[in-house]
Amino acid sequence: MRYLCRFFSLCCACCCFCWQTANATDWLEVKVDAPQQWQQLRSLVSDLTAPQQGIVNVYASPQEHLALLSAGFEVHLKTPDVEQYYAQRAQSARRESLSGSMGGFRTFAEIEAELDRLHDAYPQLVSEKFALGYSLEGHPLWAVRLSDNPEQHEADEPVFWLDGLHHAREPISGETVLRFAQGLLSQYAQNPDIAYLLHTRQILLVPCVNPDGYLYNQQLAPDGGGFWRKNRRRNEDGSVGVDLNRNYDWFWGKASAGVYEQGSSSRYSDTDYRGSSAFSEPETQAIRNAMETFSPAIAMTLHGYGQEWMYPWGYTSSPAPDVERLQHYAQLMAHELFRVGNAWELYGITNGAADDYFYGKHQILSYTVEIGTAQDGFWPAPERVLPLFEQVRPGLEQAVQYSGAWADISVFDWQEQQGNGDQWLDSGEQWQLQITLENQGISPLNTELQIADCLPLRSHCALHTRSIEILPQQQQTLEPFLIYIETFSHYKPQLNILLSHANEHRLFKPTLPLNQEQAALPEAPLTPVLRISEPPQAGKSLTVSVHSEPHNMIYLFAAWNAATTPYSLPNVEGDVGLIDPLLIWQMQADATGTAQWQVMIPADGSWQGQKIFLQALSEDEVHLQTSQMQPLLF
Ligand code: 0X9
Ligand code: ZN
Ligand code: CA
Repeated sequence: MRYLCRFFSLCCACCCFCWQTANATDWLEVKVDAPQQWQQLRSLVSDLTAPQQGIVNVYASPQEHLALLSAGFEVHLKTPDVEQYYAQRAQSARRESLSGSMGGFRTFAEIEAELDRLHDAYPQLVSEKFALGYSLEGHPLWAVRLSDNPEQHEADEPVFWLDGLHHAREPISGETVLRFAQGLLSQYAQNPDIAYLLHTRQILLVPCVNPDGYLYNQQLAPDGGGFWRKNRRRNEDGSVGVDLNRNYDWFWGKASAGVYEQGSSSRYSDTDYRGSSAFSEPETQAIRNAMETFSPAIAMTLHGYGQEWMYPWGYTSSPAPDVERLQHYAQLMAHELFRVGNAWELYGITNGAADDYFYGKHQILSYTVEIGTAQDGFWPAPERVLPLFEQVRPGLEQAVQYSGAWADISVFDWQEQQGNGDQWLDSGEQWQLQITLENQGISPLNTELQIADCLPLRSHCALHTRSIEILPQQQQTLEPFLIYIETFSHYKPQLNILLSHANEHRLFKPTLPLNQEQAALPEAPLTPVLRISEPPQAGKSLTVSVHSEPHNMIYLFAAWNAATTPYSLPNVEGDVGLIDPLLIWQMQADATGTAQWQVMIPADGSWQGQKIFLQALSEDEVHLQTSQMQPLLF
């Protein structure tokens, strides 16, 4: 066998196709002590990592393995025939852990099918798949947009970018992109924070940057384990492939001062061959064009493996201009599950990588995440896919949050003003609530904060509204709010704090200082939820729906925003006249708990520039519940 391989590899370079399918790749750890030794190693093998603590990972053909031994390198065989090992590991997986047919991962066709399925299932939230460009062999670099109005690029909504499969043998990266989409979409209806993100951001997902390489792996190893990394460019010497993650135009091919070529290779057959020039490849060109068109705020590019959350630079060990900000967000997102640092310090010098280009050329906060441990390797066992995804999911969701302004209430500080002096809220007391808001996002926060209501209603507090502006990564402590505690009833009191911007809202429910007895009270029945179908427009009607308990009596109030505090609900009749012709807004919820009104907005424009708050009350035999207030901006 070995003899045969030698024969083929000597005969001509274009035979490499034949022997690669017929041959095994051994995973080796090779010891290197000096740069010169590394340089020699590099000349003997084509697929190797930068040295870390004197150890280099090498993926070697049998003849390369032999060459290392004859050259006297200290070689430790980690996994013989690693492709076969991966494929076999996948075979023994339980069926339910498989999301695709290629060793548990989706083939390119299955990726396409999944993008179509997502669009069919959630056409309001996922665009049809569209091509950012085409690979050398003419395969589309598919993208989808997750957002409201998903078919349109909306310039006022910040863009978050997520891509996978720059490297064809790292299928966990593409799978993570798809699972992230599925997760957001399936949570949209129940999770108001996810809904808020999809309404206020645009999420661009690119599951496969390198379709040719990925399809080639399917051809090499239909059951998974394929080891091809680069694209399928036929190089001048007959060897194949350019490393797409060395082909970007940011210090492309720049070897930092040193004794050996660093960061990428000029040798065609190497797995980190950088190409004939920056952006020589249609795949990287497509990504470049997408960056120019969509200007993401944050970009994340997924790889496997290594459990690293890296940020620029890779090409130099000098710190990036705002390395602190890059690091700050990386640490928040990585949740101590990943090593966090500059790409050069975690991985070694690399040049022409996507993240350096995104950040260097376009000032995008960019991260490269290596998913999985060495044990997982390039083709993690199918049972590992979900846990690996769950490690990155929270950080990806945070990245979407940070792509624009993102408010968090970091402190609720309660001070008794008048009362019995214990530390608990009691009927008849008066308290001060001081709130500290933080903007964790990358753009300025502009929001209206409203203490919407305080339940149960008979202990309702005065309603307050404030306009707030906070710069990125800044905090602001607001002037205290006065809260009057009226009579406690048999429901546990709760306070709703609503942050609103344009027609989007986020709700915070702080824990209240309640004694044991109060805290043990039952939760109030479902708070009515009030929804407005669309922003008001002259001469058009909109739908206001209230969801509550079945058959409750629902009252809908319209109230002026007096912009002064304290502020209380006015009498119904006097104020609702403005949205004539609906004067009496009272209706019984149906068996599903829903009540709906059509509200006609007068065409005369008399309400222009006004703001009205809508609030619903829901009444059963025992109690009244109030919804949050919803501002209607004209
Ligand atoms: O070599 C790469 O492109 C990445 N590692 S991988 O094993 N997935 O191939 C690491 C890139 C590190 N450099 C930058 N992030 N700039
Ligand atoms: Zn990679
Ligand atoms: Ca008290």
